[in-house]
Amino acid sequence: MPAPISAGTVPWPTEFADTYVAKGYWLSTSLGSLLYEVADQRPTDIALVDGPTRLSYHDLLARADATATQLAGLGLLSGDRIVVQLPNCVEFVLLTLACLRIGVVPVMALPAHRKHELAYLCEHAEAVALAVPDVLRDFDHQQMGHDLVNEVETLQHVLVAGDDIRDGSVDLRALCVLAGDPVADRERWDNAAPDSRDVAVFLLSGGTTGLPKLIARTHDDYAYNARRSGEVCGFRADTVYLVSLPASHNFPLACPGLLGTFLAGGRVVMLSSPEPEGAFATIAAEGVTHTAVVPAVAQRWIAHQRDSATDDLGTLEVLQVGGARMPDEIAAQVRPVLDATLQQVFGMAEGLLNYTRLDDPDEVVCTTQGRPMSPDDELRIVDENDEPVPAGTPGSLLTRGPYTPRGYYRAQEQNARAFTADGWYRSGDIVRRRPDGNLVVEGRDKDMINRGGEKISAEEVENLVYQLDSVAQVAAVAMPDPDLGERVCLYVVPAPGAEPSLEEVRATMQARGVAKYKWPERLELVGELLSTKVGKIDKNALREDLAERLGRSQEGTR
Ligand code: OOB
Repeated sequence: MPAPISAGTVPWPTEFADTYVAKGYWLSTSLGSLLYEVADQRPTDIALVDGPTRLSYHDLLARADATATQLAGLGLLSGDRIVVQLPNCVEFVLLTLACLRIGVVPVMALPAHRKHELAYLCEHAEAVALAVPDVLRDFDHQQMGHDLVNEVETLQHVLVAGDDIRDGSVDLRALCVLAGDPVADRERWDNAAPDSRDVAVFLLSGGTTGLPKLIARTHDDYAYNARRSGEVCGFRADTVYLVSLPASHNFPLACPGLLGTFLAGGRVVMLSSPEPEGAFATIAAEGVTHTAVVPAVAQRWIAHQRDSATDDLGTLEVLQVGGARMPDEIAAQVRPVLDATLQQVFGMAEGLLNYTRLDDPDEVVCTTQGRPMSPDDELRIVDENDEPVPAGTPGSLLTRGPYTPRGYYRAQEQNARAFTADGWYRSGDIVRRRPDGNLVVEGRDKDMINRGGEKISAEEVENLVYQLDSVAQVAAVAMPDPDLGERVCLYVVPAPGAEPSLEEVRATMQARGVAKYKWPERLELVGELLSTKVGKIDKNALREDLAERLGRSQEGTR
């Protein structure tokens, strides 16, 4: 029997929770009920577009309720967990909304995840169901789902979105159509709304430990996350928001993302990829006003628009960019080339969101990562002894606030390291605060590699590489990259007589079902790995060595 979620979460202390309610941040209403308040005011407005599918607010929520009834029919109950790995499509939205209505908690997996990640997520969340596409980009998710049902004790159902529904799968599209009596469904789920302090969704941590951690976001805190983001980003009823990053990421999901768009009464357009050709055509066709991308995508959009300005981006008002540090030179090109207001977003699935404001001067928008969205976001910038650094000096960012949970789910040991005793989250980011309050992200003190916004834990990669007999010692470090910001580079001390290769490492990762974005892209064989004074591998020295090697090889190609 899966344990109740409340056994693994760390609630906010009562005095903080009371303040967040008193200040109107927490509305004491579930996300599903909040969405109905919006939908009831504009039932015929179009809420969701996915290719030829267009759903009004009334139809969207009626179908979400029908899906909720069908999920209940499968035996899913409030508090059950479902791992959701779906591309950007109507079913992602309907399944998520259905879960929010009935208190089933989606675990937001990424489309790139494979068996290694999903098996862990299903096990750790004690999921009873998994939702996947049938086949996507030549990978058979449905088969993987069936394999997982055989391996994970709690897992009972594989919900499949696609044309090829095999024996043993549940047809997710069939769950997502209107069936039964919509009025009765609505009444049933209105009456069964989850408690607003309950967990609404599980997000995945950016990854600094061997295995990703789950972040339990409550209805109260996540609704505030999306609603307040919408205010800061100017979302209105005539906002048309394009989702082209994977929708299960916090950024396009709720910053303000698709949830923030719905809460503002706007329209969400789903697209399966942020590639410029398709994205630009969709922006023009649907009159998109706002969207969110990572710096690597922004860079491709700028290049595409420069080379072949074929599509009219005239409706695009705001381009949000976040997930990784945007180089100032790229930021400066957004307005001139794409004719949209740039908004930098420095956020984290753990909570804290910083935004540059839409009316900030160019200098702020192009060179800072913004400031906290909530008056009650608490920030401390500290040195290695957790003492505040002098104003304007870079230091480690700690934070607490109305939408930053106080601990990871079922992770007591990691929580002791990632949170202070009085509940501050150690973001692992090195930031500097300017006199105007805006933050500049200067680096990080966490062992993570940020590959175009996808976070990779160095420790997780190292643990996988240690499974090769040919490897005596390994360190994973970030390799600077002009397109993606960073890629994974391995430094390997071979086992005696062995000569491990990059191909061998990548083949092993593939065989183990590890998501491809984590596969190393460069390997350096070395005689030894130097240690720091405290006996850890000296990664700073490795990064310097790598910079030197990359510099040399660049000179060689000139
Ligand atoms: C977003 O969330 P996560 O959880 O995938 O990653 C969080 C980490 C941050 O701690 C920081 O290291 C990095 O990603 N990061 C940035 C950044 N935005 C995120 N580093 C430098 N500059 C930025 N603008 O990535 C995320 C969540 C919500 C909104 C936007 C991004």
